[in-house]
Amino acid sequence: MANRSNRPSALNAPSAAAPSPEVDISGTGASSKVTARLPSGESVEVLLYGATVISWKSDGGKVENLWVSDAAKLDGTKAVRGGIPVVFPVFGPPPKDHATSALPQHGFARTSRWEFLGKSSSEDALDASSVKLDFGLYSSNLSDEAKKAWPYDFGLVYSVTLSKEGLQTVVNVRNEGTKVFEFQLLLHTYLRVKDISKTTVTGLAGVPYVDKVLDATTHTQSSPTLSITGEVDRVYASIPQDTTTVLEDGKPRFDVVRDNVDDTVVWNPWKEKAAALSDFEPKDGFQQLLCVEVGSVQGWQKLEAGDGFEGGQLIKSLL
Ligand code: TA6
Repeated sequence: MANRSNRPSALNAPSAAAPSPEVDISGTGASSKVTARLPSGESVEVLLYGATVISWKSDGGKVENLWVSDAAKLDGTKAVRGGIPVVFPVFGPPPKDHATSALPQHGFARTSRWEFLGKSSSEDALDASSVKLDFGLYSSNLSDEAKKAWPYDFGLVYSVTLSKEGLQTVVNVRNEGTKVFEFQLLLHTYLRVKDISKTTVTGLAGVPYVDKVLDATTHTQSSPTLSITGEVDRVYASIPQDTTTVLEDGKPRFDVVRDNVDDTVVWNPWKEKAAALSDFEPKDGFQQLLCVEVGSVQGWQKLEAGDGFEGGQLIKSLL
């Protein structure tokens, strides 16, 4: 038996590497989704259909920050009612005299099957890990109908980055063709709130907005705080400061930080519009949601052949 004294001393066991984020793919077909979870418990779920974020849990995974209708279709038959639908290449009903005129409201990105391109995770000096999920949508992925309706070669890469600080979602748009095209882009975020009657929004003071509840007339946000006491559907344009804050009972709950996009839509359907939406359940769910949607929707971004554009948001949970 080997003389124990001659045995090599135990090597210093390497310190256990910090646990890394977990990423897995579940479901099949249009219901496929990618779930990422940090060692500290935060998580994000992204449906390949529309690359729609359908869940973002912060604070160790204890707090769900997004609202998704109980009647939301998660099987690829309809845009998801909730979470963060991606709106491209047009916001709202397309203009009649425009290249997007044959597209459905809010374009085709939220109703197309995206590819999962992969993940990358990182640890910063504090070992606070983050994980980035990339999704791709290319003109070749589109239905024949969508290709015919908008015959431009493009590539979208959508990056969803989960960290303890928040959720960052950024779209990179590339013109892969030979023809210039123009587009609008918006992230249609349904934030979950406890009680809309105790929810306010700041960061929009003095900003002009188009009020779609008042026949798309233009107004200016006079008060520093926006309260929601009925249907709200406002497109705030060219906002000077990059952060819109949602407060509950006067305490900051979310910071929505725009990244290279100038506009923010604030929407709550309220009772009547919620009742009219077949996939909106429960019908009083409008009391637990506020859409704060960053984008570039006033006018059009023009993209020359071979050029690219990148824009998106960082949402911080401030609990
Ligand atoms: O972002 C606000 C808005 O444009 C509203 O006018 C309302 O139409 C909402 O989007 C939802 O649109 P959707 O096509 O998802 O029913």
